[in-house]
Amino acid sequence: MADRRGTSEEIDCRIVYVGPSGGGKSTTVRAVHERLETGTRSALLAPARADGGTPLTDLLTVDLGMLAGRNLRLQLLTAPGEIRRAAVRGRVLSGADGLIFVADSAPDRLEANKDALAAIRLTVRELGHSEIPPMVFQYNKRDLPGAVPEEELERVLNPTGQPAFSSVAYRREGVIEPLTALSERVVRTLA
Ligand SMILES: Nc1nc2c(ncn2[C@@H]2O[C@H](COP(=O)(O)OP(=O)(O)OP(=O)(O)O)[C@@H](O)[C@H]2O)c(=O)[nH]1
Ligand SMILES: [Mg+2]
Repeated sequence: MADRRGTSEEIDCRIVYVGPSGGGKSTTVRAVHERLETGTRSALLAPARADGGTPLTDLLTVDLGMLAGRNLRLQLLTAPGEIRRAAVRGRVLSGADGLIFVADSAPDRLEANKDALAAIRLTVRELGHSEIPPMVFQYNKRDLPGAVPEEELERVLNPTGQPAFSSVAYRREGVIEPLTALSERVVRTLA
């Protein structure tokens, strides 16, 4: 729902990080914030519960500069992955222009990744959309010993071969590439 109505001078694109609880969505947004220069991004809004989980969403705005005479901004948000948090997920996902699925490479989280993907599809249907917005995959926690091989994550989570990237978000590695790939794709639809 890129906001082309706001003013004739601004376009806002909403990019939502999705994926299982504890997979590294908030860590990714924090790493993006740390990797970008001060002038190109807002302050980071990242509320956390005592256990480190995100109660509602994280929020970061990134200024991409001018496109066809208008200022282009990305709004980055995170949405919870658990089935039971459908209401919050629906609110954050409504109006998403693109999704980044942050998968947890830990072997014991493979089912949680699958459940989170199914939950997103369900939420998108409940919002009345026939298709999910453009999505790229960010296979996170590649540093873990015994990480699920990327080929298996591809086979299980991404059988249609959407763009996929590996990351170690808490070292700030691999967080810019998926965002750039998705933004370019979303922006192309606006040009
Ligand atoms: N080993 C490892 N740990 C990571 C990596 N990225 C994040 N973590 C850790 O994983 C834990 C959960 O990360 P979060 O970013 O809070 O996960 P989340 O997806 O926002 O979780 P929810 O808000 O509960 O949905 C934290 O302890 C992070 O430090 C990574 O690349 N490798
Ligand atoms: Mg979080």
